[in-house]
Amino acid sequence: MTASQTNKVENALDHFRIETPSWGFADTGTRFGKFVQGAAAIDINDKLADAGQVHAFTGICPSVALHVLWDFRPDQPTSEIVQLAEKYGVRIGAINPNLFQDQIYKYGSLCHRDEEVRAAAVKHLLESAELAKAARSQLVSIWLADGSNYPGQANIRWRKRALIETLHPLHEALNDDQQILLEYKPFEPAFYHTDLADWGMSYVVAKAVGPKARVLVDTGHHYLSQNIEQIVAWLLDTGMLGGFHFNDRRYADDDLTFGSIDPYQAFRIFHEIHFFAWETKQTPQIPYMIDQSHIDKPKIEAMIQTAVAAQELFAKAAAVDHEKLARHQERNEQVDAEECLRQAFFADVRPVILEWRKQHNLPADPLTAFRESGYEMRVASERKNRRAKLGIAASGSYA
Ligand code: RM4
Ligand code: MN
Ligand code: MN
Repeated sequence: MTASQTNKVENALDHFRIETPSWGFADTGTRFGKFVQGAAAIDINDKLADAGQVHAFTGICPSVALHVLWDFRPDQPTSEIVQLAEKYGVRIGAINPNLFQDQIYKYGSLCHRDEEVRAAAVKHLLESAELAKAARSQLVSIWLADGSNYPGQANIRWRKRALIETLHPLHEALNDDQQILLEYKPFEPAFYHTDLADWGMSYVVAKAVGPKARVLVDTGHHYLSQNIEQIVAWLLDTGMLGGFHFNDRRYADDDLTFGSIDPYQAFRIFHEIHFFAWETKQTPQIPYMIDQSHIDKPKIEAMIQTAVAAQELFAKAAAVDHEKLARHQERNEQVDAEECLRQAFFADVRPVILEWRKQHNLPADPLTAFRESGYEMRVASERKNRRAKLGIAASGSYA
């Protein structure tokens, strides 16, 4: 790598932070069942402690996204959760309302035909806004499971209008420095239509709701072979990119480790961001978040692996020679333009990352250092006992 590339990579490393999801530390499964792991987090204290480990060893995961129904309890003040996070060296990140678990949401939440259900969903969003304020979080991140399973079942246009209307109270309740992130997903749990199926729908709704709403790109929420980096480029150019949920996928919303299947796609997404920053001379403040729940990999190791992979791909993408690329693009020199990307993708940025870790008193190899710490074995034995006392057993059946 040239001196200028090294410089760009160092600068990228100084700016790159990525949020971990609380649910990624707990036992999760597929709809066919759940496999319990000894060391998996049982409660919010465990989740924050584990997230603290990921940050301690990587130095790049200072915040943790929380899911309202899974992490907050009515008998636990939010201030206590804020303090717990502080104790473990992290802070609270995005607050994720839950509009999909309650029985009343069988036919939707914000888009439900029944006014009472819509009102309950709005109330939950307003409570989520309060939690976000109490937790000093700037993000209320919404994934809407609303949709329908059969043709003709739903009035799609009516539901679109209901959605915009029901998001307004939340928008008004937020402070100016807070944001609504609108995630889209073309399938699951609904399999005929989902009310926010793609980035265009999230964009239209966000625009109609107001300036505090933006689009969230979950890399697992697209049809196969969709050009995600193009979506990112458009959202950057329109000022509507609100954040990311990173994960990788092979077939559906697989929630596999980021970069494990297609690292070049992750690189291309990061490239669009660096290219935008270079062209506009401003580094966009984008909340990068991990949205993965590993079914069988050890949770903390998988999260460290993810954060490190994301950091490396972000650094590689920073090494693209933008001046050169812009020149080749103008002259339609496609081979040379593509080579700019390939050169950076195959460049070894690891020595620069190692140096950066050394400067920040971080272990050279976060994964090995975490393993050597013995944390996982320690918590596994304590959590196994606690699980037994609480009567938590391997669970789940399809029917
Ligand atoms: C969804 C979506 C959301 C996440 C839930 C659990 O597929 O990715 O972001 O909160 O899963
Ligand atoms: Mn997501
Ligand atoms: Mn998902």
